[in-house]
Amino acid sequence: MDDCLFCKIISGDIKSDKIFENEFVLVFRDINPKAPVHLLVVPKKHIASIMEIEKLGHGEIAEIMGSISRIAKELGLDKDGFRVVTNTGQGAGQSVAHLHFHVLGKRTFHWPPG
Ligand code: DGP
Repeated sequence: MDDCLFCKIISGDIKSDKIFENEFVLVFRDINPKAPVHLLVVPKKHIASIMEIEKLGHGEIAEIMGSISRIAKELGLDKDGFRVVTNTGQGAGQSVAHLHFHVLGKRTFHWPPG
């Protein structure tokens, strides 16, 4: 997608602080962190949100979910707990129309979220 910010990050046209990358997934630090650790986990294939998840293969979905738990463990987020969020649509505050999972850690989180 020519006009997609995260596609430009995936292609390298826009720089990011990359944490992990493979054929299917890119993980990088959020530019506007809401926690001491705030990562974005994105599929390399462009889909707008989780509402288009059927456009990804089972292997890609497994890779996204697997990378979340693997990186959470590597960074020690699992010890005290961490949060995974995918804002979907305007009402939920989605500002970039490329599926992404926020992974937030190293602080206390409250429920329900705002
Ligand atoms: P959301 O609002 O849920 O769609 O999340 C989009 C996130 O993307 C938001 O937390 C800020 C982050 N973001 C926006 N532009 C950039 C950028 O250029 N680089 C990085 N690393 N993150 C960005």
